[in-house]
Amino acid sequence: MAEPFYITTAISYPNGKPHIGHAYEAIAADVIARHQRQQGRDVRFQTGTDEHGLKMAQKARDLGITPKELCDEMSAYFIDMCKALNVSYDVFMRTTEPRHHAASQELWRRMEAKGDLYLDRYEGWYSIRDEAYYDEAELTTGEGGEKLSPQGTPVEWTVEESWFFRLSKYAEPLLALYNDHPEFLKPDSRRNEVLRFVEGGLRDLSVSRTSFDWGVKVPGSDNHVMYVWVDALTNYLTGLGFPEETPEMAKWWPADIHLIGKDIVRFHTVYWPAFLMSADLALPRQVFGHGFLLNRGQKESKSLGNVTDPLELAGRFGVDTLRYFLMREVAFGQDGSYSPEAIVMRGNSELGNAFGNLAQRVLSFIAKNLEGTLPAIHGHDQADNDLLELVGTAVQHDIPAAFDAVAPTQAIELWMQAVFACNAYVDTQAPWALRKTDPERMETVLATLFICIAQLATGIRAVIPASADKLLDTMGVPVDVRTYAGIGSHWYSPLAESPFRLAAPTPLFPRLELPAEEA
Ligand code: ME8
Repeated sequence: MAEPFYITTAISYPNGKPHIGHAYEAIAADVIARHQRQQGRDVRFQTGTDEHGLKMAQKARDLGITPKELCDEMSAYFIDMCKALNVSYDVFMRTTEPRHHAASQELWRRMEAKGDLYLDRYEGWYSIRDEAYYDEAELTTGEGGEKLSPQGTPVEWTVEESWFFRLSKYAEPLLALYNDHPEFLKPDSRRNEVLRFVEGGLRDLSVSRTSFDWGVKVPGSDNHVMYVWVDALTNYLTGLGFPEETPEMAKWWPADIHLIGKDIVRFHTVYWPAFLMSADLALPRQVFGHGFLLNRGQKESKSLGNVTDPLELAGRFGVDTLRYFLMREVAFGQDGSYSPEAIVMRGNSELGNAFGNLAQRVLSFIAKNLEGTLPAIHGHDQADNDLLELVGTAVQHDIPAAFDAVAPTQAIELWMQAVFACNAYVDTQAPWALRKTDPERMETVLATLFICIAQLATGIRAVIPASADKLLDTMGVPVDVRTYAGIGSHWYSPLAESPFRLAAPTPLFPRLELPAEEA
């Protein structure tokens, strides 16, 4: 039976429409999910929206609607974004669902039964934008002398009765977790920040609020709602049917990867494992904190007027080009910038010229000169074998290994090198010139390229699924062998004896242009 693989994204706050950061994370998780499926794993991919908390309540109040109306309206945009970007999630969790309230309350009861919850009074700083509590020592001062969170967001002094979670009790077990399981927190560059925070000693965490009621009710304490992060993190369990002992819980928990952004690493690598330890539940195998995307080096904000709609970018440049660009341009795990120029540049040079033209030239040549019959191999020479070896190793070994390590940028780099090797082979073998002088050799060269192109399409399919599938359709490779293992099947080298007839291909990646004012 296929080994299960459970991957999640963060659940987004639907207090506005999805932005490029949301698209980035959803696409990255989708690439990993698709790769694992292509590797034969049984994948469950969950995403969703985080609908409670003060931030949502305030936004709804500003708009003069109820929080529920805001959530219903806005979560639809997140679902639409996933569909538009070809994000193949299995479960979309909304935290306002009744089953999620039940799951959060059960987690609470288990933590309470452990003796880890107690009632006290919270006095301290809170950032509504981050939905986070901060110690005085963590704050910075803004230009106007105001206090700011480490993320640069406003904080306010908060005093209220609150339930507390005995986080202090978990400092040692957490340090042991980071030490014994270095793979728990990736990339390694995020370790220090978390270690410093935990080694500094942990204070107990305020886990309920009384000053507003938009949240999950605390069991037995009706005037309290849970701190939004307690309920938000529980979403990863709710989707599996927790607290019921469902087959899904048995099969998929613990999660293989929680893919999240760097700003919420603390919640996922300190609070979440502590809650789970308290409730005697298994810990996720890995939390991967990706970097932030900046618009020409700047954070997007409404006041700067530089907020980009990811769907507008996809409409302009193509879904696959946007997916490719986002995974390719910024080494995954680090921060990076994007701009329309950079998308056009990558799209044209790598997808259009390097890969698209390779496929287009070779396949049209076969369609035209061999009337669609696939070329025969009349004995391989060294150059053919070298290329087949290089592409085969990349696609069947190195590229999947990079995706396994959540290194999509490296996977694409390896893929690009294999594409370049094919282009160099075309240049040296010059099949078009062989048509008159040595038609048999021409066929062998075309056959070699046909095999390589089919393999390359399969190797990059997780990143650009629609384009890769269109190409593989053209080449007569059936859907069920579009896997790394399937590359060994005869479909990738059906060649002369195949009854398949290649039709003239259409270009995969139309040339991108920038409007004059942006060029
Ligand atoms: O944090 N670049 O929701 P959110 C890359 N509800 N990633 C970015 C980004 C950017 N510019 N901006 C945001 C929340 N993100 C909580 C999560 S999980 C139980 C609860 C990422 O809508 C961010 O790091 O503010 C997070 O992983 C995701 O987008 C959702 O952010």
